[in-house]
Amino acid sequence: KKDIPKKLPKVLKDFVRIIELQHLEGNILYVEDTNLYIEFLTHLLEQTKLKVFSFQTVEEALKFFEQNDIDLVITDYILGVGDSGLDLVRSIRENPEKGDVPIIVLTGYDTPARRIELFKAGADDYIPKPPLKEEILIKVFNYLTKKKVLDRLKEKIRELESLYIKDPLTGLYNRNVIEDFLLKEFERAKRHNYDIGFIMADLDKFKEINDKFGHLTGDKVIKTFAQIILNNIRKTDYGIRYGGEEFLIVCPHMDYQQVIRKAEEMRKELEEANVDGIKITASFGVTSLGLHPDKSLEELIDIADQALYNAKSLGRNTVKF
Ligand code: GH3
Ligand code: MG
Ligand code: MG
Ligand code: MG
Ligand code: MG
Repeated sequence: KKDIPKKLPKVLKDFVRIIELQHLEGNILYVEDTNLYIEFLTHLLEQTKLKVFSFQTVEEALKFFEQNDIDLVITDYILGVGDSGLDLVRSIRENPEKGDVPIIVLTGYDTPARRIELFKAGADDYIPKPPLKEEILIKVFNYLTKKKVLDRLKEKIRELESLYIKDPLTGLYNRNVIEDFLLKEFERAKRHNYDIGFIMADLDKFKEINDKFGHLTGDKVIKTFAQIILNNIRKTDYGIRYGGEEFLIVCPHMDYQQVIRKAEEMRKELEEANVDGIKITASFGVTSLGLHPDKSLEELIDIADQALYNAKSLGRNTVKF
C-alpha cells in the first residue's frame, strides 16, 4: 500500500481543475485484479467527469467493451490465473469497429521485452507501477482529447461519404455507390452463396414529357418515380439513379422471380401515379446473380440493361428478363 502516494501534489490539483474546465467526459474501462489499484484509480478519477468501469477478468472486460462505448482502456498485465492484459490488447485490436480505442497498460511486471511485446500487440502506452498520479491523469487527458478529435473526424468522413453516394434530386444513391459498397455486397453474395436481384428501369418517352411540359415537370416525374422505388425496396436494397431517368435497383437475397414481382409492382404503381395529370410509364429489365452465377457485377448490370432494351422494343411499360 505504501507505494501509492496519498496526498495530491499541487500540480495535480491544478490539472484536475483543467479537466473540470474542459468538461472532459468519457468512459474508461479498467481491467485490474488487485482491489487496491481499482480503488486507487476509481478514487483518482472520481474528481473528473470520467466514468470508470472496472473488471477483474479479460472475459468480463471484453464483454462489457463489446456492448458499451468505451473511450479509453487501462489494463493491468498479470490478471488472474491464465489471464493476461496482452490477450486483452490483442482481442480489442481485432475488433473491426472499436479496435482503435486507446489502450494504456498499467503494470508492475516491467521488463523491456514485455513492453515491446505489448506495443507490438497494439498497446498505445505503458505506465509502470507504482504510478504517478500526474502521469495517469495527463495521459488519460491526452488520449481522451485525441480520441474526441478523431471521433469528430470519423463523423465528418461518414457525412461526406453519404453525400458522395447520394443523388440530391431524388434521395436515391448515385453511381458512386456501385464501385465501393455494391461491389462489396456482390463479393459477399458470391462468397456466402446468396442471390441478388437486379432491375434496370428507364422512363418511357421521357423526352416528350420534357418537351411538352418543361424540365421542371420532368424533374417532378423523376422524383415521383424515385419515391415509388423507395417505397418498394428494403433498407438493405440499393435504389440508384443510374442516369438522368434511368434507375438501377439491386436487391440482395432476392431471386429473379421475386425481383420480377418487385419490378411489376413498381411498374403498376407508376402507371397509376399522377403527376399534374400526365400519364407516365417506365420499362424494366430484370436479372439475377442466380441466373448468371459466373458473371461479374458489371456484366449483370449490362444483362439487366439488355433486358430493358427488349422491354423498350416490345412496346414499353413492361418488365422483361
Ligand atoms: P425511351 O422510352 O426510349 O426511354 O425514350 P426517352 O425519350 O425516355 O429516351 P431516353 O431515355 O434516351 O431519353 C432520356 C431523356 O431524359 C433525355 C434527357 O433530356 C432527359 N433527362 C435526363 N436527365 C434529366 C433530368 O435530370 N431532368 C429532366 N427533366 N430530364 C432529364
Ligand atoms: Mg495484477
Ligand atoms: Mg435510353
Ligand atoms: Mg427513357
Ligand atoms: Mg434513358
